[in-house]
Amino acid sequence: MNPQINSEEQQLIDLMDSARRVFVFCGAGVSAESGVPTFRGMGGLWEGHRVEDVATPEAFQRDPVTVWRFYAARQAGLMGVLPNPAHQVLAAMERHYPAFLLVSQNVDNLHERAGSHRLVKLHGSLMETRCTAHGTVTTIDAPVPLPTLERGELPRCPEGGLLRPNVVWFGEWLDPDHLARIEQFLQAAEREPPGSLLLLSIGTSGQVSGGYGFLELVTALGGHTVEVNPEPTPFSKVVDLALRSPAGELLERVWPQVVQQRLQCVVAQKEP
Ligand code: BJW
Repeated sequence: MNPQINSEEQQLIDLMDSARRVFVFCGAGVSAESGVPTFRGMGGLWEGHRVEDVATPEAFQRDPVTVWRFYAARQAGLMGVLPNPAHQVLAAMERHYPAFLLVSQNVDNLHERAGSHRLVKLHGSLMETRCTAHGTVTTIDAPVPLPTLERGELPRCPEGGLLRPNVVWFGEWLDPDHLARIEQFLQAAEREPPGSLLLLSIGTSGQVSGGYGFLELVTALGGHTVEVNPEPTPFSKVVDLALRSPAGELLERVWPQVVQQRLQCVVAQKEP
């Protein structure tokens, strides 16, 4: 065993090595090592507002300028950050496992920039707007300018419809197409050998909608469950394995071991 790898990490490597269907559910902690603030930890406030106070349809109706300032500041913040090793390993995992799905609650674009494609952005995207009048979704490549917001001018579509960030706010429903894709991916495990399915919950507090029940579903399907988070969460007591480490640091260390272990197994199978 590699002396830099402890026994819990080795358990993770073994689970990742034997998994054939991998479902990753992640949250703000994955982008923390890139310098993107999380929602509920230290510094998880925005100008004294709780996220619950600015990320609602009611807040947007009441005070769209304040809500847009919150999002425009985060859009601007994205311009100065880069994907970290956690995003990079998740993109590498997608190339390694034929059955892989990354479900991220993060609205930043760091997964895409790291090369992830089999990606469901459950809570939408910071770099998209949606017209409140026509429903049109548009990708933007620059932040909404703060000075125009400070003058009280809101972003509008060419026909004058008010634009909103294309994200899922509290009290709103998730995209049914996203839920269908997730369900289809997980239900396929029923036709596969028991224990092929692995769920990795990475960098989420699990406080929003109880993690949407994905962990319970994977357990019911006979899959293994692992959490990666420096802090305990409601998931910690129910997962098979909980690793208390920053995601980038841990994944960067264990992923090469998974690949190596897999390679050794293939070579051993080929030897006469
Ligand atoms: C590290 C780390 C490192 C640090 N490495 N880790 C059913 C049950 C219960 C409640 C509800 C329910 N149905 C509806 C509700 C109400 C509501 C809700 O959950 N409220 C509670 C919070 C009170 N939910 C909703 O309204 C949702 N809608 C819904 O559920 O519809 C019904 C439905 C159910 C099932 C299927 C379909 C529909 C919508 C919620 C939308 C949330 N939106 C936000 C804002 C998005 C836009 C934006 O970004 O501004 O999404 S809120 C915010 O929280 C954001 C995040 O994506 C989300 C999750 O937070 P996350 O990612 O877990 O971040 P943190 O900060 O909480 O945690 C970070 C973690 O990282 C910590 O644990 C750290 O320790 C860790 N960490 N450094 C690894 N280096």
